[in-house]
Amino acid sequence: MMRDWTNRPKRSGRGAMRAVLGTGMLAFAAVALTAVTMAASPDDDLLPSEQQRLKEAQTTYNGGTKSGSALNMVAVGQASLEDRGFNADVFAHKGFAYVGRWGFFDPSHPAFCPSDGGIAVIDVRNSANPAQVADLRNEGASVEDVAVYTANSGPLAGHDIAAVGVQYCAAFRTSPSADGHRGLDLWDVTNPGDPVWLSHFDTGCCTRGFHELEIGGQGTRTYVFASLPFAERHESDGVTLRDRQGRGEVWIVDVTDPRQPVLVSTFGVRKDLGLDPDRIGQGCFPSTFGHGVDPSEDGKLLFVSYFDGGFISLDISNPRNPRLLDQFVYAVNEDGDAHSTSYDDVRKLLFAADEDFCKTGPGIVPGWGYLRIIDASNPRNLVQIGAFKTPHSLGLSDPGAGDYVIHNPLVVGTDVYISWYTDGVRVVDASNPTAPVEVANFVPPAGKQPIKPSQRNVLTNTTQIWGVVVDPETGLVYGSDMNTGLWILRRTDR
Ligand SMILES: [Ca+2]
Ligand SMILES: [Ca+2]
Ligand SMILES: [Ca+2]
Repeated sequence: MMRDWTNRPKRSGRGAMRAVLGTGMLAFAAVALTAVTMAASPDDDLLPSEQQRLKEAQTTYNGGTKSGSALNMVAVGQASLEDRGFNADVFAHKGFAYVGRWGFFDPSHPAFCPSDGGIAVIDVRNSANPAQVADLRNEGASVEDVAVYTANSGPLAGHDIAAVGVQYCAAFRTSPSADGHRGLDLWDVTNPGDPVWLSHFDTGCCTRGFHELEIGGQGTRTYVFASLPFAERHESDGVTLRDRQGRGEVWIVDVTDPRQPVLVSTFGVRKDLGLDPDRIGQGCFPSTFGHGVDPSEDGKLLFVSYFDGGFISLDISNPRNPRLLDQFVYAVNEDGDAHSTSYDDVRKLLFAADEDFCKTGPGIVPGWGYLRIIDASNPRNLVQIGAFKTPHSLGLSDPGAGDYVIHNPLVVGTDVYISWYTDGVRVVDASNPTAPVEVANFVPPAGKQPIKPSQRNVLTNTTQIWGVVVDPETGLVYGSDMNTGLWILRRTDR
């Protein structure tokens, strides 16, 4: 029986270098020469996007783009989610939208970690009047990524299952209170208004837990593919690995029985390639860690976005033994920051995003991160063939406060839907992948960051679109804004 992964989110860019294993390691060595040794500090524990928000929390902004704008898209509905804020990724499944919620541990601002709720489940069957019907609760954790699928094998075949990445944030990641709160939660959402928690898969001490995830599979097996950032970093003693069991930062978990998830394998650049992620980094936010994971529909390829480690293709035809195929590495003068990809299984193209938060500054590439288009027809030879940048992302004119950075791409047919933080939702026609053209966009008006208490003042009062998906049943587009919640959009050009 063929699997249908068309409803999974395919999240997710010239001139960069490519490398097979041998030359890739040489390139890493070259990069390492200019690498910054990351000092151990609370901020060192934060991902680049979190460091950016923390910096913004300490900055007073004037001006900025506050009004919305649109091209060939209209809003047909919106759900503010009671102005809870800290909204993260979005997923659509059978007439319901699922919106994650993020946060992080900051000892001086405990409320940066939401203590009052998790994944919002929203009935969007009446798109003009979306209504939240449930909450996949998880207090004291960042639950930013969620994927929902219908199990077609295993003991719960036919049930709708939500997989939620769980990162502990109520205390520092090494705290005993984090035990049992790092990894993956699985929920039965067959009745979305009455979700049933099924199981927790724990990644153990001492990372924060799964950051990004996707669902995929082979044959009758269903897998969660997830990232465990910084697992292969050393603690401040320079000896102890953050994942005490020495496992990698890319995890494959068998969830065929969602009540009993089982670890299949992990992959990491230290464990499997002999590289030292403590010392590899370049440009903006010098840092190397496993971040985005993106399986092919046949479950035989896995594309991993590894920040300054570039975009990595893995052969997972034997999921117990992931094997490196290629590593798309950055030129030494680029900012890096490989964040996420969306793989076009038909044309074998990889739409790839650099989450480069540095618009300007010494020693960095001018401009914010953008979309790269990579030919992956030979996964052993990833070659960039195109790129797309929004005008704001060029950083040539100052549009005011905000982050004009690409976040997550999603390819649907030959169109690429992209969440672009302050530049909203962008839609790019990539029918000619060497010359992508923007055909639609929607930038919701900036929402005053609504977080209470006031100490949770970590977001700017700008548009901050985290995620975007396309509902395969209706063609409607769902965008999640960190401040203003869920936006339901319709294209008017088709
Ligand atoms: Ca996602
Ligand atoms: Ca970087
Ligand atoms: Ca830059």
